[in-house]
Amino acid sequence: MVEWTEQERSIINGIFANLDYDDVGAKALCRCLIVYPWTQRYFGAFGNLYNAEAIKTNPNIAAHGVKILHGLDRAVKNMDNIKATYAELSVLHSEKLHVDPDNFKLLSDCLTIVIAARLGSSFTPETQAAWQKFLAVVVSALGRQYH
Ligand code: ZNH
Repeated sequence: MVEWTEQERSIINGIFANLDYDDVGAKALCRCLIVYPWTQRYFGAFGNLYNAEAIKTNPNIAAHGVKILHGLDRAVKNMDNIKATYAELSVLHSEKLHVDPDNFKLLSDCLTIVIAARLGSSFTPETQAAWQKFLAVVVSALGRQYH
């Protein structure tokens, strides 16, 4: 089981308490689709992804980025049980959506960059350490149902 210090818990809770979901969610998913264009393949039904501008202004992508970010709320509320919390989403992504689990890591990295840019100097090394640990646990839980 993953252990969390009080400092880590308070950092994670602090980030989510002040999070602009609409902005960060949309920006993180857009960035992932632009930086790693092969991740676009899962969003064929979302409309025009023809170039970076189209991705950034696509309302379906923005909305889905926000949905994914809200998906992380579950982990924040269940920090001591993240694996079980994502059992169902892991099955969905592997068996139904066939999302390559490497992509979870790519999206996490984009999310970290967007959060770091927003937090500026308050994204200290301690904050980064707690944040990356949190995302690593989420990514591992989401990848759990893959064989
Ligand atoms: Zn995902 C969906 C979460 C990642 C792709 N997602 C989804 C959902 C959620 C999520 C919550 C919804 C579900 C239902 O409806 O039930 N994701 C998530 C998270 C993460 C993710 C948390 C991490 C962090 N995804 C991802 C990635 C990708 C994806 C990376 C790719 C690339 N998802 C997806 C899809 C879908 C989803 C495609 C479906 C959509 C529709 O609507 O169709």
